[in-house]
Order: sequence, then C-alpha cells, then structure tokens
Amino acid sequence: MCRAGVPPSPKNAALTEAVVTADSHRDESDFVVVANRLPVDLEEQPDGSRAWRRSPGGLVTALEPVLRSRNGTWVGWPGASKGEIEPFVLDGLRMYPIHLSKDEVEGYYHRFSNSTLWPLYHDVVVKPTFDRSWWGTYREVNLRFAEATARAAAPGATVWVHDYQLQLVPAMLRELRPDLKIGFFLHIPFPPSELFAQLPWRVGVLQGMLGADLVGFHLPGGAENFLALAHRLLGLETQPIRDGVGSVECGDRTVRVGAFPISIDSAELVEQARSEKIRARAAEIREELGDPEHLMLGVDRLDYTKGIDLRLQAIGELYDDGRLDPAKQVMIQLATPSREQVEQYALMRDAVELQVGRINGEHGQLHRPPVHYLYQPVDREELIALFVAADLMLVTPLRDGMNLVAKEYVACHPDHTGALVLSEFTGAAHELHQAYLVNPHDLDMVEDVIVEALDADPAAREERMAAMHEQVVENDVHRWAARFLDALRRSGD
Ligand code: ADQ
Repeated sequence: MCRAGVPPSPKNAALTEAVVTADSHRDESDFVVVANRLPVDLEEQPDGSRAWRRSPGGLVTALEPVLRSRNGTWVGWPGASKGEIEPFVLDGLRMYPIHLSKDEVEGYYHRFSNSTLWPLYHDVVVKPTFDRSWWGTYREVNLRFAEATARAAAPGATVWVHDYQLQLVPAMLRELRPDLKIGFFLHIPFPPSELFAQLPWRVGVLQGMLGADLVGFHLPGGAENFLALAHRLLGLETQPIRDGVGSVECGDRTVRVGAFPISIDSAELVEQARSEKIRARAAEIREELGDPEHLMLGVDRLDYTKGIDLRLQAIGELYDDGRLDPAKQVMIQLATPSREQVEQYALMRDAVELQVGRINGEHGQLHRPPVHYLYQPVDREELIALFVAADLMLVTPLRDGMNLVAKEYVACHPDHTGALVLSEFTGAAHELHQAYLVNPHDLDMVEDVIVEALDADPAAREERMAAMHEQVVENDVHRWAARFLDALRRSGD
C-alpha cells in the first residue's frame, strides 16, 4: 500500500546535491503538509546540472519544527513541468513531488484555480470564467494529490491541506484513508453565499472541504459564510461560532470550523530590521533616491486584487494637485511577476506600467522619477531594507485574505517609526486597527488619508505603530500554526 522510497533515477542524478538524499529510509510520516507548491525550487546550475533550492516562506518556517519532530512530509507540485521526480529528503525535510503535465497545469492551476476560484472568492473583482473541462482537470489533479498523500501518511497521521487549489483533497483523502486526522486551511477570502452560489460546482467544493475534521479561515466572516452555505446548499445542521469555533454535522462526523488569522515570523524580521547591515542599506537606499522627505512604498504580487492601479492613481492625482511634491515625496512600487499566462494579469501589468510612465513623464526630472517601479522579485534582505527605509507603506487591495506585507512592514519598525495605509478589505485590517484605514474604492479618501498620515504629529504616528508592532510580535506565525494544530488535535473530542 505504501510507496517505498526510491533512489534518484539516472535522469534525476544531478539533483543529488550534498543536501539532497534519496528517501530510502522511511516510507510514511506522522505529519503531512499538502500544498499546491513544494517549498523548493529546481534551479539550473551554470554547468547545466540541476539542484533544489529551498524557498522558505512563512508557512514552511512555521511548520518546519513540526515537520522535523514528526517525521514530516511535504506533498506538492515542484513548479513547471519537470517530469516524474521521486520523493527525496532536502535538509532533513521529506519532499513528495506531484508531477503535473502541461495540460494539467493549465486546466487545474491557471484556469480553474486562478481564472475561476480566485476572482470568485475575491468579490468578483474580475468576472470568473466557468468552464466544465477545467473543473474536470481540477478534480483529477486533486485526486492525484489525495492519492499521493494517502501513500505518504502513516496510520493515524495528521494531514494539513492548504488553500483553494486543493479544496477537494480533504473528502477524497478521507475516502481513501478514514484513519487520518485532516485539517484544511483557506489562505484567501471565503465569499458570501450570493457569490459562492454562482459556482456551478458549489456542492462538490463544499463537500470536498467537509472531508476535513477542521476547516480554517483567516476571519470569522469566512467561517460564518462557510457555515451558512453548508446549511443552505447541503441542508446540514450547523452550530454558530462560539469561542472561535463553530461546527457542521456531517453524517456521523462533526466538522469544526473556525478563524485562524495567519501571521509572519515576526521575531526574525525584528532582528533583521535592527541589524547594522540592513539599517545601513536602508540609509543607502534613501540616499540613492536623493534623500526625499518622505519615501512611500508598495510591495505586491502584480495582481488585480491588490489595488496597485488605484494607489498609483491616487499618488498621480496628489502630484497633479500639488498636494505632494515629486521632489520631496517619492514612491517605490515593487511588483512580483505573477500568473502571467492569465489574460487579466497581463492587462493589469499594462495598465500599471502606463500609469507609472504617465506619472514619471509628467512629474519627473532627469535622474529623479517620482515613482520607481520594479517588475521583479526582490531579494529578502533588500526587501527588509526597503521596509525599514519607507516612511509610508501603501497596502490598498480591493480584497485580500490577510496581506502579509502589512504585517512585515509593521514588524520592521521596532522603533515605531513609519505609518501604514491599509485597505479595510484586507484580513490584516481586522487586527491592525491603528493603521490609517481606507476604502480603496474611494479615491478622495485614499488621497486624504495619505496626506493625513504624512502630515500627522510624529507622536501620534508612533503611538499607532507601537500598538500594531505589539500585535504583530505577539501573534506570529508560530502561534498561528500552534493554534490551528491544537484545534485540529482536539477536533475529534
Ligand atoms: P499573497 O496574495 O501572495 O498571499 P501576501 O500575503 O501579501 O499576498 O504575501 C506576499 C509575500 O510575498 C510577502 O511575504 C511579501 O513580502 C512577498 N513579496 C511580495 N512582493 C515581493 C517582491 N517584489 N519581492 C520579494 N518578495 C515579495 C496569499 C493571500 C494573502 C495571504 C497569504 C498567506 O492572497 O491574503 O495573506 O496568502 O495566507
């Protein structure tokens, strides 16, 4: 039943860098994380060989201790179509790659996940496309993940399934392995009934999630939407949220439902932000920009939900109206390339680049553009230095499950300098009440609040930042993971 560890085949021989070992010593794990992507990237070396490089995000940082202590395995797609790769161990963490063909990546990932579910769950900011063939591929790929997880998990193991790409995995996995304890966490918003009900496969998606023992969302609102839908569409008995957890009666099982707002590795960021090296680089960045009076910063994946275009429009109008001075108030917008195969993302990129060009054309001087725009991922240390350097962080999504950038910026200001302009429609706004909150649809408000934050009395600004900093330091990603896993452990009680 369980798949034996297989040494790398000759075609993968180049993967056996010093840190990579064939997974020959262990078949099954007591703790399995299932996510669309593995936390590693396969990189081409200058000599043509390939090697894995860990890409540690908040999730892997939070789960690493649990993975290590419980013979953990991470099941996920290694990115791009790389052919079959056997399970392997990297830096002591067991990886279980799921191979996806080009067509599967297209149907399951670019189409159903990112052109149907993503816009539908983000308030239909753009129109979702409903296509039966994409749904078929989504189901097939979810089954592939469930089957691999069933092979990787030891009897009675705990499995934690992540995000909207894998909503059917909990029920499929329960069918294959009723002995497992299964948790599911959604990283994006879960929409209200009126929107979710548009989905032609709404019953299948709900039933898929209900295969879990515990279903987690960032916000109580997402959990309430889920409870309401389970009742309305499936006729199931539900208990409202009390002490953070509600439930759905699902045959002979009780599925717990709750809110678990994700966070960041705050202590690590605070330490980095305080380091000599980062502080020196932050000062250097300001100098390179001509020592502006105020440095404003935006950091996002280039996604139409993030409100980058609205933010730029506000900044452009503030320059037009003379309320900001392009010689004194300078902005940096970092945009990570994202989902470029999806048409809406290409259109958004064009729109953003047109705006940046227009603002700089109208308000720039030689060597002094008021908006510095980078369409590329930025190295982690450089990103932290930018957070430290910025006087004002602009986070203006139309809808965002949480938004880690807002928390990262706050963590990088242990001296309580800086200010955060934050959209009300982010999960983060439910915790960072002392931010300068805005409705990003209301451009006048965004413009007024930007000016208000820049002109604010420094003591008042400091007070706001101090309160937010304390919140982020106390509620870090370790606490988030511990809260979820604790609730999952108790979910059968
Ligand atoms: P995302 O939509 O990707 O996450 P976010 O939470 O802001 O959004 O996380 C982005 C991460 O990428 C941050 O750690 C940020 O520092 C980094 N990043 C962004 N631009 C970068 C750049 N140019 N260079 C380097 N790093 C960059 C999804 C949901 C969110 C939810 C998270 C976690 O959409 O709502 O908060 O998952 O659950």
